[in-house]
Amino acid sequence: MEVSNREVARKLLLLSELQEITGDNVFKIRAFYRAADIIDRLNNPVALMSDEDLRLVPGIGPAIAKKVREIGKTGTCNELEELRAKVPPSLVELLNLEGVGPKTIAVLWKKLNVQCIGDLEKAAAGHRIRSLKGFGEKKEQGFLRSIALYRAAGGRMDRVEAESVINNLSGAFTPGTWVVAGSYRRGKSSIGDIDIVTTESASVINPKLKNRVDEVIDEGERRTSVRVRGHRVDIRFTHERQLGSMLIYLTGSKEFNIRLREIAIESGRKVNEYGVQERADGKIHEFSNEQDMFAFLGLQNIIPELRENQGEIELARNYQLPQLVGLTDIRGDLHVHSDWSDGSLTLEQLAMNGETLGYDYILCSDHSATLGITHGLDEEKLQRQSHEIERVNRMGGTCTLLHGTEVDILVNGSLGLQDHALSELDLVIASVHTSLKEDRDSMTRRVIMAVENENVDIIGHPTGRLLGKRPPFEIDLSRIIDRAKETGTSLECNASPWRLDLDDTDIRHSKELGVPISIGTDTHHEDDFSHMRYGVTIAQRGWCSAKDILNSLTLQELLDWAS
Ligand code: DGT
Ligand code: CA
Ligand code: CA
Ligand code: ZN
Repeated sequence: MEVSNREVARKLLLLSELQEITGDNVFKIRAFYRAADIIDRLNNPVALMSDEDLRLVPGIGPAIAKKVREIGKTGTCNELEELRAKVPPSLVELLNLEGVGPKTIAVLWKKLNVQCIGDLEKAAAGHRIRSLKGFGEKKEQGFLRSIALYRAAGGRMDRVEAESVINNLSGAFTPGTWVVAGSYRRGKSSIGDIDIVTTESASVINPKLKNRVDEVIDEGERRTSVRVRGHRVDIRFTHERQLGSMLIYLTGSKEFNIRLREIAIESGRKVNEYGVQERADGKIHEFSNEQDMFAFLGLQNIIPELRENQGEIELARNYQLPQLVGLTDIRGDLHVHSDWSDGSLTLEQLAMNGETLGYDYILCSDHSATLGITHGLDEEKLQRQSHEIERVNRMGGTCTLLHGTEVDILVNGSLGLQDHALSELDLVIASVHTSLKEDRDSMTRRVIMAVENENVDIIGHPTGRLLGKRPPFEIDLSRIIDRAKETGTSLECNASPWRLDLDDTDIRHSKELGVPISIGTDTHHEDDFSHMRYGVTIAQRGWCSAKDILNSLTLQELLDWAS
């Protein structure tokens, strides 16, 4: 398989971080850091480029080109592996802490011999950080907060990380003989461990796992547990004729399983991972697929995304489950950045991508120019962009570019662009990007002011969370949702797998009050368009049907809604 640009970029970034931790030449470090950023934004796969073509890319000199080709071919490079051998992995883990970069780590390592998160915690709690040059009491407090937050996330994975773990193992299984179950299959935004069910036998699979995992935790005939990229994976072996019951059991959730068991007991039966047993005569019914087992228990088929015991089982008993939104209902992407702000695609490329995806429209929503945000558009630039968008639309593609913006909600609740500029646009997203640490009441009032602005159509990533990195801001979402209902404002389901904001339960709450949900990928690079599927999954978990989703409207319906 070809190594993607994102992967090459990640490796280069890690390389530059390790160089910085070990105290390499600053110019070299910066060159690698920049190259990583450039490659991440390139559309042509560097793994397939010739040496000459590579060097034609601005920012990539001969030394970096050599590394890129090495990574493109082998997935890694010598220097990276050498540095990895030098720097303890537990030290690299510190990079996951908010506010801790390679430079900080270098100092902590050298001066205080900090080698892991625990060391840093002890040093901060023992007030040993403040004595370092350039560090102070505030930094010390900041480290302790970041550590607490990281621990609270409990080492849970986002869906992209979960997919990397799964990909590392997929080669061990014959295609079509295994399913990832657990919270991953239910579509949750964060995942504790990976649960795999396979119909291949332990004697076939166990030996094939050895060179694909960091560690075998426990190996057996019925189940095996391993560690991959630091995360636990449980593998359960099953007979094909019992696959249905095993899948239902291991997909859960726990609360769902408990409720299912109660229902079975009402009709004198017992369920477990091997099937359904009649209490009267002990007879065991086996099911090779889930649907048959649901039907046997008198239930409509329940998709994994709904299995949380939040009322779905009761509806399934009456065959009244809602028809949920699917990827094919989505007619456009309502949050996309171009190279006019901090994205990497031109306006033409946005339209072309939309066409490839079969979309009717894409909302080009570049950042507004506000202090503290680089590359934003002011009024004048916005107007020029509008002409460019018209020009692209006149070229006659099948995907219309809508002109919008992602305007900043400033600290006093006013917006980063004037009303008369906003009123010219097709659709306006308003988001908070700065001063995130306000108290709950101020933040809530600030966002409500944006909701009340008649030019604002959508509130972007309403809680501002970054999964595992930054908690939601202090905000009273139910007040936002109530006000959005009154003003007819949409709330975003930001489909970026590192945000997924709003999350499932808030989406359900909004939808039940009749607030339209807008799914946007927040695309900055071409690969990001594919994140729509994460957003749709979360919307399904929020019980949304197509009619609840703003971007299942036709272009005309959408424009009518916005006007
Ligand atoms: P996670 O890994 O924390 O993201 O969440 P899950 O849902 O994947 O939970 P996990 O890995 O502990 O267990 C996998 C499945 O096994 C879960 O989806 C349902 C089932 N399960 C776990 N614990 C129980 C339990 O105590 N009772 C029953 N009936 N099923 C359970
Ligand atoms: Ca799990
Ligand atoms: Ca598990
Ligand atoms: Zn944003």
